[in-house]
Amino acid sequence: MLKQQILQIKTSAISKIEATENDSDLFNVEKKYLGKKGELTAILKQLKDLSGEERKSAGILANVTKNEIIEALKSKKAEMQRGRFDFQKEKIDVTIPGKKIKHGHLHPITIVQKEIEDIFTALGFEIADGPEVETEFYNFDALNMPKNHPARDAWDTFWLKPTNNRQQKTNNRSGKLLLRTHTSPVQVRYMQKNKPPFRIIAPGKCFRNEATDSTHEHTFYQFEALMVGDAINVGNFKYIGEQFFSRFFQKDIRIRLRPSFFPFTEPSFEFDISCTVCGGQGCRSCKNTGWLEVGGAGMVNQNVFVASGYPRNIYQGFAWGFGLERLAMMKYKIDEIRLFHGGDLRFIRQF
Ligand code: FA5
Repeated sequence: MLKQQILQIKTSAISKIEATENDSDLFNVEKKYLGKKGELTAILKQLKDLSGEERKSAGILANVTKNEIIEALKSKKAEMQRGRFDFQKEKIDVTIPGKKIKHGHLHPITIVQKEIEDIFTALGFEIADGPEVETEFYNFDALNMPKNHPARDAWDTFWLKPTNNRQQKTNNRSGKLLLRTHTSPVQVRYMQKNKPPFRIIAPGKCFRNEATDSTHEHTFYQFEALMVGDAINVGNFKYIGEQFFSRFFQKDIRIRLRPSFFPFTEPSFEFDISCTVCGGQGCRSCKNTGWLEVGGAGMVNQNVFVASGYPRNIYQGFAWGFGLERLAMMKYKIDEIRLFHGGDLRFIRQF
């Protein structure tokens, strides 16, 4: 009877071991038959209650069965181990293309800013910087636009309210705080700290409280250029302008100056370049004029030198302020300025 049971345990244990496919199933089979409360363990415990001859033969059978089950477990484990390192099954195709990692890249405005900086540093210019939150003094007064000067209206301004004591003190000392409407305040800040001769550019963000359209943004970039010395003249200015634009567009660019008005320059100019599309013949991009308008410029007004702490009529210099987006638009043939800061990745990913 007991022998019958042992034989049944053997058959069922061996077939279960063969059918297992993973470590945890194998562990469960081992536990079921050989564990503390396992089926074969229970039989081995019963042997002591049997009489002499029966105990002997059942004992031999039970122990042989136990060893057979242990052997079957061992060889199954070995088989599974081998399977794990089966190089055929584990074959890796190293020629399959990897997952593409998406790299970030520079924003088109940053690309253009860097290009401009490279060209000007090669021409011996330094790069200067100034704050985006400015005072009325630097944005207007020092640039020859005292309070109530009508020219201030040309720069639709975001005025700021002081929110702490420090800002209130600045406010009392240097006029109201504002978001700078152009990069020209950097001229004064730089001149207060440096003596001529020097040449700088100052790229940076500007803000204007105006309605947006395809060529106007409330937040945009300008880059200021300022070259000051004993005898800087309009000829130097034209030369540097031509050099810059020809290098920037990688073609010969001619320059045209038209009379204009800025309180901080005298004389003042509108600065045009020959059309980058038609080369000056006339096309849709230049509205058939052959010229593209890029910004304002002029010879630094002596009042600006005086406001910066220089003596009157000793130095001469030229200055300009060009829109960076406008240059990027010409370079990449973009007809909508709001794309730059609109956050549309389909646009940004093209650069
Ligand atoms: C000025 O801001 C003067 N500070 C430039 C200057 C500097 C003149 C030094 C003389 C000497 P204006 O407002 O014209 O000038 O702006 C200059 C350029 O900034 C424009 O030609 C245009 O390219 C760009 N710009 C102005 N307003 C906007 C705007 N809302 N959106 C995008 N670009 C603008």
